[in-house]
Amino acid sequence: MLLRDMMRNERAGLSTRLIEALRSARHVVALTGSGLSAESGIPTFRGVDGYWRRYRVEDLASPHGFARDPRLVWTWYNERWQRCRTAEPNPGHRALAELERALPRVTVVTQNVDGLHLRAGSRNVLELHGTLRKAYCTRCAERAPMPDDGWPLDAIDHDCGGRMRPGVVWFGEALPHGAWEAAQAAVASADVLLVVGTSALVYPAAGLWESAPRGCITVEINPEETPISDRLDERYASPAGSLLPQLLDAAQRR
Ligand code: BV8
Repeated sequence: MLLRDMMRNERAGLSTRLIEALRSARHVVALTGSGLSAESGIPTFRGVDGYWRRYRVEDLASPHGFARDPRLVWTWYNERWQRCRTAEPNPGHRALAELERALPRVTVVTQNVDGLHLRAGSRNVLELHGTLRKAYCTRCAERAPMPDDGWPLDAIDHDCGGRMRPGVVWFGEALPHGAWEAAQAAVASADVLLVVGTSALVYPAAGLWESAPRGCITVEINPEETPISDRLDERYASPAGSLLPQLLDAAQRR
């Protein structure tokens, strides 16, 4: 690598180890959380304007919260759906989609339900916590696409006697079958693991990094520290929307 390039990358603060790992990587995995969509205008869960600061988790993102007050839960998810549907992927999403085209194999494992990775052009995406694009019946499991205006509050009851609910994974619910196993397998075969925009507080996703094999470089991209910051190899206290394009640039300069 020319000194000029090295200076350029050092200026960006990317380690030579990470740059070389990206350029020779056979498989890069990105584990993403709501922080990646923050720069698309979607509130995070635990940030200053985070959702959980205004609502109790148990009342909104749990089966018993839904059973107790389905209209409240649908009102919350309909509001989030409007934000997700009208948001645009940001440079962080687009850099990961571009990285998938630039490298042999890239897997995005996301906790986000906003669909922005897919809209940015990523194809190999595992939605660990489901998606807001769909609803399904609690009794007969009939699925339906989410209407642009959200789920009508007068259409929650399904004719089978069940209720239509958002297609997301709530606290206390198992992750979609296959998605969790695929995520573990992906991380177990990664040469580079990027943990981007997640507080690493929600399990089992928060423990995925432990499946990284020996020799895989593990990297956190988050302005704030998290409980796993000092367990990973490198940490960049930068917004994803500026750091991920730098990673893409470094990976493409083979
Ligand atoms: C389950 C979907 C079992 C809907 C969500 C140990 C092992 C297993 C389970 C548990 C366990 N201990 C406890 C549990 C139970 C529970 C859990 O983890 N509780 C926590 C609170 C302790 N886990 C579960 O219930 C899971 N299910 O275990 O089932 C089972 C097994 C078999 C059979 C039956 C049952 C299900 C968890 C899924 C819950 N659903 N959401 C929806 O979206 O509404 S979780 C919710 O929090 C979000 O979806 C999100 O995915 C998740 C994590 O939040 P983050 O994405 O990290 O967002 P957060 O705001 O916290 O952080 C944002 C970060 O971004 C911050 O660090 C910030 O600094 C950073 N940031 C901000 N701006 C930027 C940025 N970073 C970069 N760039 C920026 N610009």
